[in-house]
Amino acid sequence: MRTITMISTAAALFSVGACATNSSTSDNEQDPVDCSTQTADTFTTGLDKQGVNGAVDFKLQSVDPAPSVRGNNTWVVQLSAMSAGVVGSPMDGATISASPFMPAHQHGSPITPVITATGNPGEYEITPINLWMPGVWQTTLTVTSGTADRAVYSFCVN
Ligand SMILES: [Cu+2]
Repeated sequence: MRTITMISTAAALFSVGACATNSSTSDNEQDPVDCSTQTADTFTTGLDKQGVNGAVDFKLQSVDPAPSVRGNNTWVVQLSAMSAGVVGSPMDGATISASPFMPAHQHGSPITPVITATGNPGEYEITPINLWMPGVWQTTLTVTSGTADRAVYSFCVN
C-alpha cells in the first residue's frame, strides 16, 4: 500500500511538471520533437568535453542505441586527468554520477544509472541513462573523486 502511494505520487509530480510548463501542444509528452530544430550535440565516437574545472577530460566512447533514443540508453565514457589544458593519464577508480535533465521542463529522470568500470583504462559504462520524454536532455557527468569536475552532454531524442 505504501509503495503504491509513493509510485502514484511520483507519477503525479512528473505529470504536473510536464503540464505546468506546456506552452504548446508540441511540448506534450506524447508528441515527437523535430530534433533538427533543436540545439544539441551530435554523437561521434570519442565526443570530447573538457570539464568545467579543467581537471577531467571526458570522452564519450559509445552510446547505445546510437543515436540516443527515448527511454533507456547505455553510454561508455573515458575519463582522463587534465592539467593546464593538457590531457594526461586515464582515471581509474573514479567516483562518477550521471544525471539527465530536461531544461525545457525543468525535470530529471526517476532512474539512477549504475556505473561500472569496463576494464579499459579510465573507461566506465553508465546504464540506464533514462531519457523518458521526447526533446532535448542535458546529461551531466560528475566526477567527485580527486579534483571534482563535470561535463554536460546534450542529446535530442524522439
Ligand atoms: Cu520533459
